[in-house]
Amino acid sequence: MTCSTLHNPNALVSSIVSGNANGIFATEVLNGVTVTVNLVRELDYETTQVHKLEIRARDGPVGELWDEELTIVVLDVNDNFPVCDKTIYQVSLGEYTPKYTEVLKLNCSDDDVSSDYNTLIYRIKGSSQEFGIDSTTGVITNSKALNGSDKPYNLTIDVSDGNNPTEITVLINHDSSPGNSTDSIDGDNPKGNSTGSVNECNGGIAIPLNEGVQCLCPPHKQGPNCTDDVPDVESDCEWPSNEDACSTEPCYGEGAVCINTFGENFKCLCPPGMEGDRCNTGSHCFSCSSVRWRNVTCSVFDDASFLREMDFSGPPTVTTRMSRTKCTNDKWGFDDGNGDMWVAKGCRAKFCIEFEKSVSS
Ligand SMILES: [Ca+2]
Ligand SMILES: [Ca+2]
Repeated sequence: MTCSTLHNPNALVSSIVSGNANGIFATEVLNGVTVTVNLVRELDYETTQVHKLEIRARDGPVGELWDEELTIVVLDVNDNFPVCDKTIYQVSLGEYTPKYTEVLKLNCSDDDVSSDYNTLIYRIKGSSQEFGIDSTTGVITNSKALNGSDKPYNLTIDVSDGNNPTEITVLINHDSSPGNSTDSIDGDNPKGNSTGSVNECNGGIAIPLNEGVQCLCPPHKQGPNCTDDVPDVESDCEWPSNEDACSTEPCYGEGAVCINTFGENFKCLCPPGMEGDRCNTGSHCFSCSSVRWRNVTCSVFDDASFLREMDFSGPPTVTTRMSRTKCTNDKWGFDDGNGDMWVAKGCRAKFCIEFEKSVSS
């Protein structure tokens, strides 16, 4: 706005009388005659969509007043990424699962307000002959009947708001142990320990590997499926039990799978990002995002309770920024004692933290 100053060109003063509650705007007088309204903090459509400012200019401290109303309409941008309540889901199915059973419903959301930017599309990356996902509801169902001899499945789901894809992992195991039911179908199986199937390895242990299995054969058998006899070994020899090693839940981390092996030993199959004999070292990634322009505190232990038992190698690092606001080091902090992390308003990000635990396997 331009105001003519008849008395003293340098004495024009300006202010925002109302509508600037969050201090987003500031006025400035240029050349003594022009008042500009400047943006001094970030606009956020998710907080306020229209700003009505009342701007006042005065010709010196006691001079003539000019009042002007300025309406600023904020346009939405797709600045929020889809966020799901977990990055790895673990589901255990019963021994027999009929066709079209709801295996899991993903719980994801997007903080953008406009439906153009918060409508989520779900799809399974690659292809799966066994499972399908409803692209709008995120419900995963099996497209054919499954039974306990089937291999474990590892699905990568792409959740997108049309512009910002987020990947999550769904691990689906069969729990064929007698007496076990399908009550873990809600995906809340934090330790994820299960017993390897013995059927497809002719009495050996089937270890899931690259979407297939690798067989650990009993002493008198050999070959990919333990179907060939080992020469000069008695076929009725006994070998140690493989019943109990996993009952102590020796494998760390959500999504880790424990396989009982012969001689009361076990083998841990680690989820992505974890390794070691007991999945006891690796990196855990989690989201912590300010909400509606407010500071937020997140607990990494709520996200992954097994980390309470771990030692951290250092502070977390930002791996994926989910907002236009940069999550610089002054916008977040982490307490490795209580696992609490805070993020300042505007910072929405995925963080990863390295951990390690010395264990005897
Ligand atoms: Ca979005
Ligand atoms: Ca937005």
